[in-house]
Amino acid sequence: MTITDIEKKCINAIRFLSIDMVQKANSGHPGAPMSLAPLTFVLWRDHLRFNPNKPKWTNRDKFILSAGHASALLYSILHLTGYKISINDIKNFRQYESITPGHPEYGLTDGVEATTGPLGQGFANGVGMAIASKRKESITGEVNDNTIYSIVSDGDLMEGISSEAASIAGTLKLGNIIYFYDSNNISIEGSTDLAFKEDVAKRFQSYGWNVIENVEGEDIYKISESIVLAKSSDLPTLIILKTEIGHGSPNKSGTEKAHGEALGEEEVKLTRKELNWAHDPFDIPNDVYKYFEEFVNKKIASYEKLKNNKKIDFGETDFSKSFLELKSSSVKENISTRDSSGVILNKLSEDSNLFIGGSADLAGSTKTYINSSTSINSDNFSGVNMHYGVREHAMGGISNGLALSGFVPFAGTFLIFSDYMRNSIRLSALSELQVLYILTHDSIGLGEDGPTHQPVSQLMSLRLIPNLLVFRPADYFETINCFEESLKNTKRPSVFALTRQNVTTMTKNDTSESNKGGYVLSGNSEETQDIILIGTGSEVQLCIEVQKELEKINISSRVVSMPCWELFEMQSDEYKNKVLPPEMKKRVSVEAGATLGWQKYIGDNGISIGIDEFGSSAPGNIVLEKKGFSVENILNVSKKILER
Ligand SMILES: Cc1ncc(C[n+]2csc(CCOP(=O)(O)OP(=O)(O)O)c2C)c(N)n1
Ligand SMILES: [Mg+2]
Repeated sequence: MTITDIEKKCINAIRFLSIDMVQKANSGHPGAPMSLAPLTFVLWRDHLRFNPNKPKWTNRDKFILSAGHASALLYSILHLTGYKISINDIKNFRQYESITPGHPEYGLTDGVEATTGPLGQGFANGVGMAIASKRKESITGEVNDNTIYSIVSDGDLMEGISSEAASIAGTLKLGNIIYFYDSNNISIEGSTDLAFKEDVAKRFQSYGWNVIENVEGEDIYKISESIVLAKSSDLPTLIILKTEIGHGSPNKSGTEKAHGEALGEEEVKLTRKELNWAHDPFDIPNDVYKYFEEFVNKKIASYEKLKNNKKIDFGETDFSKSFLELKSSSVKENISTRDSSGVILNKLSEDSNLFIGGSADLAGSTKTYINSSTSINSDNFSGVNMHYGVREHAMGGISNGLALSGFVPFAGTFLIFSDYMRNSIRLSALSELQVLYILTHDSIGLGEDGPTHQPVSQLMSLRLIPNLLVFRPADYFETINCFEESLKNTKRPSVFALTRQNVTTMTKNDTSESNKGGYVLSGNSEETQDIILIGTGSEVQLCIEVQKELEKINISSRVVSMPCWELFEMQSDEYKNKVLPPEMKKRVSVEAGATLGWQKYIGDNGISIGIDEFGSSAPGNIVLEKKGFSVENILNVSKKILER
């Protein structure tokens, strides 16, 4: 079949909207949109199930632009297919407070299914969405035949996260995935031959994918045929599109010059001539709009037929009863906070089907296995237990995809390895996704595994990420309270930094105010004391011991437990000043992690007991003691402050 004039025009409309918005902003990435316009046109017209008026429709197909730098392409097609993106929004590309930012941002623009730009993340998000679809199918007992589409670029496939996620997708036989690889042999520094010579087809075949090769990027009929073929496969499909970056630009096509900057006025003119597009910038001919409108109307009509398909029912989402039961259950006097977290996660997952998750091959250590359920595998998605394998980064990206599909995912690994998935954690926060990161072995207290496994900087560095709640509970009840607060914050991800070692249960089920992020655990908050000891996590019990010793020498103190800085910051000044009265200037912070940042709470007269060097391999109690986390040392530091 040969392409018709109106099809050509529609494709050029996508191309030139992209070219012109980049040119107007004098910033952005024209090359990929120019070569992917044909794919986008035919995908939206003939395959994608959507309704621009109902962008959140449960049964829609999803499209993720993993190569987020090609955002102009997405905004162009969303505009032309009637989503809430006006021509003015297109003209405002990359401008302050526009809904067309440099890279697609979830929640800001209708039709943007995921925040992308950090290459590889979108790839993993789609795997999460595909798992979510299968899981929803098993919950509702109804066929969920939606497809997860994505465009992935050379850069996406170079990033390790895509290898990790692809391997999981192959293992789980996620046949509801169809990804298009924009194989243009170009990345920023030039030819991909400089750094990327592997046989991508073979690579994906070995992951267990269905691979369709050598599809010409300009041939909409061939593209369409390959999508039909992909849909009939039980495996995830990678369609390898042979494309020319910047297609149509006489002097820049096929080169890295088309990648990341405006083509330039002169080159835009030449491209108009080359592609036979006589229209002014942002002037889209009526027959093009009309053509789009006609096929979109058909999609809207089919939505009317399908809209009543059963939606997922997430069962219980008010967890107050679960938490009440947890708080009234009998408690051990000594229990690690990772074990407490395991008890809580198990209870919540029994009471609701909202949760799904697992760990990066550390279920036993992170206590993230849900005993009442089964493991997810390629034949069965009725369980909640995901086995991510040793793939932290994909676990983070997949968790974001699960959260984007309405689940509350949990993801477990050691706190030290949070660095491996840091960018995904950051994107959970930026995209306002409720993901629970269960990060155990939270300090040098983990002991013998030594400095390679002992987090020092991670806890504080996670506190730097905006919109992320970082919890470090002191004991069983604080852990419950922290989970309860975390679940109330449906637009914020949470990190739970949890101990490997047992800690004393000090707080009570009904008195803990840990839901305020920081509170006076011991000492009268109506009175003034000589000194404040501020602790988090496993160090709070030490503060309590020190308080007893101080009492013996007639020094009064209060112990402030501060399991969550971010929640504490959200309290009123009155409350904060009651917990940390400005006149009580003698303060010691005790946390087995980097001290940078504690100055905020201890002030000029305080001292932080922390660890600003790597740990060492020895039994946990010895390492803690050697690094200053002993009653004796804290006592001495306290006395020193009082002598000042
Ligand atoms: C994790 C990450 N590293 C680096 C970048 C910066 N960057 C943007 S696009 C790109 C590579 C461009 O090559 P490709 O993905 O093939 O896109 P194309 O030029 O073909 O459009 C890079 C390195 C990024 N966005 N994300
Ligand atoms: Mg490329």
